[in-house]
Amino acid sequence: MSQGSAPYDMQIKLLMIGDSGVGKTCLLLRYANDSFSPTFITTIGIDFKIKNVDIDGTRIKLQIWDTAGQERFRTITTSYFRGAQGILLVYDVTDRRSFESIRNWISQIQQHADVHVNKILVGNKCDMTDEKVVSTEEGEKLANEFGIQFWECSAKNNINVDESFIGIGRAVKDRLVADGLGGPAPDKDDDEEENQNEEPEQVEWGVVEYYLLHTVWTMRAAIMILLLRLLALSRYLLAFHDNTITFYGILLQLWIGIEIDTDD
Ligand SMILES: Nc1nc2c(ncn2[C@@H]2O[C@H](COP(=O)(O)OP(=O)(O)OP(=O)(O)O)[C@@H](O)[C@H]2O)c(=O)[nH]1
Ligand SMILES: [Mg+2]
Repeated sequence: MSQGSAPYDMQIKLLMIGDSGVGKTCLLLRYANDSFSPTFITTIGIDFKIKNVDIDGTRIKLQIWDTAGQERFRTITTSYFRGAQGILLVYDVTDRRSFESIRNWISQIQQHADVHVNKILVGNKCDMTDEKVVSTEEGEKLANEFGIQFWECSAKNNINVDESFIGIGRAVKDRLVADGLGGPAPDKDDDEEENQNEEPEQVEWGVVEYYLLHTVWTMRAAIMILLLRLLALSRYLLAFHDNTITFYGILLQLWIGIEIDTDD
């Protein structure tokens, strides 16, 4: 399938989802950079890494999107489901709640992702044998129920990490080839350049959206504080002038929806 000077034969988009803290970012960093850090830095919105791999003689450019597990980023993260060709559903074998959440994540996939998307179930932190509360059999049973592959991994000890990413990559590749969509890579000089411009742009939008929201809320909070100070000042300067107090009281009620007592 290799095509002369083209850098890869196929490009595949993977997405990692699962509750916050299950180790999605650590799995990706282990796979892409062969590194691990015990410090928990929660992902803000979304991030991605590229890894070129050879699967069964096909050179594949894996574009792996790492999503934030926290509920507050759900709107941003679910907007990335649509473009995914393969999804890694990650839970933590020491955290039963994260395992129980997998069913919710699957229903999120059904709502937001492509109907043909390939999935794989990953139980991370299998190095923590003493704290393990979700058995291997339970993981296998759930994966069988949905007809998907299952791996127990450790980002920390580098157990089954490559196997998981290659496993989902292979499933997507085989599906694309069977559907006749596994054509050669675009030419390096033109389309490749276009694609490379595309990737950071998608990340930028996620980040811009997030910071815009924050800016709006920060400005709103700043204006509210200013109004409160004006009200306090007017009370002081105008010695309980009824009209002024009522004016600022109404403004505040409109702004934050609280009742202001203006009778004093
Ligand atoms: N023992 C052990 N700890 C791990 C493993 N993988 C991740 N951790 C730890 O678990 C914590 C959370 O890891 P992250 O990769 O940041 O979790 P996440 O799923 O990306 O979390 P969000 O970005 O909030 O969705 C960190 O303190 C990691 O060091 C593992 O395989 N074994
Ligand atoms: Mg993360």
